[in-house]
Amino acid sequence: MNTAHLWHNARLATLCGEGWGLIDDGALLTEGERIAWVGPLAERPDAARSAQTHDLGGRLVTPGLIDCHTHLVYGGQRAAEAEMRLNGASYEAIARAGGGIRSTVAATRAASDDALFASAARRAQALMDEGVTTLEIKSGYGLSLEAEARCLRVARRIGLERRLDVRTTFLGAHALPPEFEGRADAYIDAVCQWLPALHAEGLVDAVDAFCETIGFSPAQTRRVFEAARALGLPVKLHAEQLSDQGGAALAASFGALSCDHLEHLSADGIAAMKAAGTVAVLLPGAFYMLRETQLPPIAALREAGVPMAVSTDHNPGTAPGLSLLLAAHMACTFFRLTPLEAVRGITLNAARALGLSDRGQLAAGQRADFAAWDLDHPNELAYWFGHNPCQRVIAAGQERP
Ligand code: DI6
Ligand code: FE
Repeated sequence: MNTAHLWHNARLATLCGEGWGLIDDGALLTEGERIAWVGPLAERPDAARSAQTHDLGGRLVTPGLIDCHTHLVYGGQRAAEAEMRLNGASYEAIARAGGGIRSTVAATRAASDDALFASAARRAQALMDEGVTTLEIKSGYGLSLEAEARCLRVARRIGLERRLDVRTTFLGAHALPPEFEGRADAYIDAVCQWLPALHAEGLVDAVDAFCETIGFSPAQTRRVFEAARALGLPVKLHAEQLSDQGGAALAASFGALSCDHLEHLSADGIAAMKAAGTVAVLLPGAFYMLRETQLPPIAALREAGVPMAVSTDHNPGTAPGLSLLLAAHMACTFFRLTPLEAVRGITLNAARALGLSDRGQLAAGQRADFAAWDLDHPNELAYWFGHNPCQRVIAAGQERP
């Protein structure tokens, strides 16, 4: 039998409705992994009487944070490449010279499973310490069936061994591995053939691709999406990061959960995303690290009513950050999101970008994932930076040690 727990003495930011959904002197009743009731303490239901009580110390409480786009599992790091860029080399030039993603592929293939797990788990812990309770992790640094499977297994293992819900995304179409040099179409054939095996092993929640001049063409991306659709797997896309490839409209035509990056997104792409209910995932950390100047079309996305999420895009090349709060802050500073949009972007809309409707708000029936903060108002989540105000995290109904 699940014991009920009453979490009281909190200022709740439920994110229900249009605004913050603030409830002063609020409480949450949880049963097992779910929220059974949320409201002012004075209105608690009878079931709360026999519940085990937990005093949240008057703190602000929000839904657990959701990082919906990370490349967390990889070997090595690329500080030397960042140094090259600071000395004038472009990201494209480094990628063409066999550096970039490929150097991480070599380091990932050379690393043991335990080394991959240890480094990724350390990074996951940094995100968790800041209130993250759901984390998406992509493959994409193995680029062979065996190495992609290893990375996805490591991602799954993080979810099994930590109090964290991990969603895995297969990103075989991230870069061309050296053994397929000059044979991108043959590599896409291979990626499409690997997918059923990875799916059969339960390693794939969604399928992603890097549609870009230095990645894969729209026609190649379409083939990957068709392979996903044949298995009933949802798709997402790294779209219009460095140029407008029409990737967002392509992804939307497959009912994509999300299109991510989007600095070069066109009006047609926005309309297609709106029609398909596709979430726009904004990645200001990569924008910052690459010192981009082309802003994603935020006002047009807002005007069209396309839901916007915000994520770290954690990866060793273009976004080595491990703070989702900093990403939210940057989404406001660089992209002019409002604090409410940014906070919805790391909770509710991040859940939607993963196809999840059972989290991202504090409401009855949602997963009991929430964080208590040393803050007065939720707008502070997108205000402070370089500081972690997270005090306590309850994930799937249990407090993290
Ligand atoms: N877009 C990115 O920003 C990352 N991957 C992608 O498709 C970069 C990954 C890397 O440089 O290692
Ligand atoms: Fe990415």
